[in-house]
Amino acid sequence: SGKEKWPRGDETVWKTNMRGVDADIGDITKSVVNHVQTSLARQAYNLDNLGAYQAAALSVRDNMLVNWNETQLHYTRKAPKRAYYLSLEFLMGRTLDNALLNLDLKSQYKDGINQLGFSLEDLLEEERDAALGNGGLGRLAACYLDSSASQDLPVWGYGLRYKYGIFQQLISPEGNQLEAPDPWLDNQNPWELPRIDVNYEVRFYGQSERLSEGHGRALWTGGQEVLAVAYDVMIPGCHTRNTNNLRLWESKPKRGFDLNSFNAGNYEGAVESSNSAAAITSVLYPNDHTTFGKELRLKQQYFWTAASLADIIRRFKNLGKSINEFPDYVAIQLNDTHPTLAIPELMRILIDEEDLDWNFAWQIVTNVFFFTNHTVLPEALEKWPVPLMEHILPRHMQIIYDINMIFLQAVEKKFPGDRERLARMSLIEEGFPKQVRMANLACIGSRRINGVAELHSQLVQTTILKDFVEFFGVSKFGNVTNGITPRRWLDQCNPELSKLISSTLKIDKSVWLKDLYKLKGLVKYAEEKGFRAEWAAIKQRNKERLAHHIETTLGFTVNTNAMFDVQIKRLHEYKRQTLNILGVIHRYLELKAMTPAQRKKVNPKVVFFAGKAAPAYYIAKLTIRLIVNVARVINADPETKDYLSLYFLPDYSVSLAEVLIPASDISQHISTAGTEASGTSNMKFCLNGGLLVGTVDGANIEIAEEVGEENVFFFGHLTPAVEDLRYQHMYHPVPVDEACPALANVLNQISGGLFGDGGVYEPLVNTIRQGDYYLVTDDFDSYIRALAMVDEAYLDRDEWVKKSICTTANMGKFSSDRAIMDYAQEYWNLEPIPVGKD
Ligand code: C3B
Repeated sequence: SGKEKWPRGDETVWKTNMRGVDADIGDITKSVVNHVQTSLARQAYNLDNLGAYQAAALSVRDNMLVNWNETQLHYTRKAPKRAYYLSLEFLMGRTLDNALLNLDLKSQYKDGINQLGFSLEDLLEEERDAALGNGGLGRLAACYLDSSASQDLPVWGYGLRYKYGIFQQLISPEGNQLEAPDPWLDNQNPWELPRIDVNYEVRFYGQSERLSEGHGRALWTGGQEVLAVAYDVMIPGCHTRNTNNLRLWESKPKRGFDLNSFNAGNYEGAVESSNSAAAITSVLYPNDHTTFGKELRLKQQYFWTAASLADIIRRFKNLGKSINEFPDYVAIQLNDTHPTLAIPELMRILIDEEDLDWNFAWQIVTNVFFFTNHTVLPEALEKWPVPLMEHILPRHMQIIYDINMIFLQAVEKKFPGDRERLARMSLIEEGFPKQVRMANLACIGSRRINGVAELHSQLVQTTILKDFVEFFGVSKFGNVTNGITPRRWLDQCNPELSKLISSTLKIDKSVWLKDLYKLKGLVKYAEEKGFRAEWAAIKQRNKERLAHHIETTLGFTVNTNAMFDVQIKRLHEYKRQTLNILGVIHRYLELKAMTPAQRKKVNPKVVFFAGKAAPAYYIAKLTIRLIVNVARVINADPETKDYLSLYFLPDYSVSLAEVLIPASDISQHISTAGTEASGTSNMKFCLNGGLLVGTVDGANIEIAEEVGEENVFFFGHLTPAVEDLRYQHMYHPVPVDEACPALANVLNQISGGLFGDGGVYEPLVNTIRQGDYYLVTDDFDSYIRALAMVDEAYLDRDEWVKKSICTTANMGKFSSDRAIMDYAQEYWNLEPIPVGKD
């Protein structure tokens, strides 16, 4: 098929007819009306906001499609090296606003929609988030797609089209988290293109029979075959025609798959098997930072990697090149260990289907894959039970054993007689059952490995992958500090600030949004009073926008004259929402002890929390319950409520973050040192002029390097101290009353029932009283001092606004454009391929 002439017919005829909707308003209204009538089969008289949103989305999609087609044609013609980003999670959020901004069509659509009697702002609210991810790792993948397209890089994403994204979080009257499904596809999804013609069969179970001695071919037969069907999501770049692709796989039963069962009268068995095929892509696993060894999760991972690899290889083969050139045309980025099965799967294809010998195949494999680690927490390192792997993927288990044997021979040769080293580096962990260590497999099967911030990358090299650094040498290991897309996380979520930046710098936003270091030009305006006033007024309006959102969705009236203090992220002990809520209680107790005159001198503060807890994470859920009940008590206290109030906003999402982040004065990134690999919301807050309270951890460190340590409120023990402290807790425990009386007082108030039945919170409080693995006690006093410094700094509002401006101005490094170009140059060896520029 590589020889096929493309396109068919006369090319100029195709070219002149490849046109999207013109930026002309008449054309826009025509196109929207046309979609209302022909795509939705509706009329003006029965059109609601949802219908109007859908028609507008389809009209915008027409534009993207033209660019998308042209981009794919261009890439096919130029045949450059391509990169593929394999991620089980893509936390995309909404698309319409982002697409309008990237296509530079927002004002025209705003006017067009207006002429049709609707408001664009209302239509934007009709869209449901595409929430196919848990948190940072999934949102990072989404930012990288935006940057790849914006930087004209030939990068595709591959993921799963879950029928249900991350669960919807409800909060019961008692303050408990409840989980409801997220049927995000129920209203139809205008942003995806089903590709029923792009499908692959994926096998599970069955038998694998070796056809030769040693590491040769095998025949894998029988078992269950499932169909993977492609759905494409267009990814428009910012102010470029380059429009990349995110290909999501849906599982379906293979057609005619088990007629035999039907014929044998086993109707129920046949239907059941059809259910199990569809089950593979039914739901996103809601755990973050933990692995469970669930059969369906392993099936998801294999289904997705097998379909993606088959698709990548088919595209490569269309080039008509020989297979040994595969690494010259393809780079595959493994987003965490979730897609590690791609390594044995590519070995299987090269050996069993392409008939290559082992060494040659391994040479290809280890030049194609790149692996990013996102955490050093031990509970997050994926391991799969060998019996499960053997059952579901018998051929892959053989290949993993073969890889392991050859690898361990090489280790033995380099470090003779070091049995413990062999045991640590083995792909197989001994035990009952034995387990496959996916991080080890990803590491030895990849060309390069990186962490996501300087400190984290160092920790990867000195802890979890230390033996591998000693074996392979340090040059195989690197760092790419995470980034965020300034399109969504400044221009889209904070349009007023974006406008002020453009007018002040006298640079069109299309320029600074793609060269974020240009923000440095704002530094000198920090000294101008008028500019500071405008800057502060925008923050104030963003706070009012948030307050309005809370009022209309939850019915609470928020005090917008207070400082807004925000912590929004997954609930996890290592992220220490506990430290924050205990600090809030401490502040409340202090306020209670003051006279009214003393209180009047206090900096009024509103504290916001949002975040989901994994459904089975008991302590995290109990933390939510405590926050909600503390809020209930202190928000109702007439003595203090003007000085301190607290909200837990349910169902945290990308869209909610877009309202919260621009409104924050201060945000909290307070993980135990050494536990947060990077963090990315810290970058979003700073880009929007919010300051940080944080530990010396993850990307906080690099943010402080850029914006100046005087503009960050650091506290807490440093990473090298953490291990010693834990050791002391274990062998020389000191009661909290002695170690930190202020904290002991707070804990006693909880146990004493100040926030409802104290017994309920005992398991949570005991994590601190006993063991205190995350060092809440050790960091508490220093945390309270940091918050006091925040209060003091906020009193001098002029200085505060200067800090805010200087923070935004120095965030250039944290654009995901910088990060993705780093991957392109230092890892993938990829060049930008701009459409329409040659
Ligand atoms: C997260 C880490 O916890 C964050 O520090 C990091 O910024 C992001 O990844 C992106 O690199 N992470 C996650 O969201 N889920 C995991 N399973 C592991 C790490």
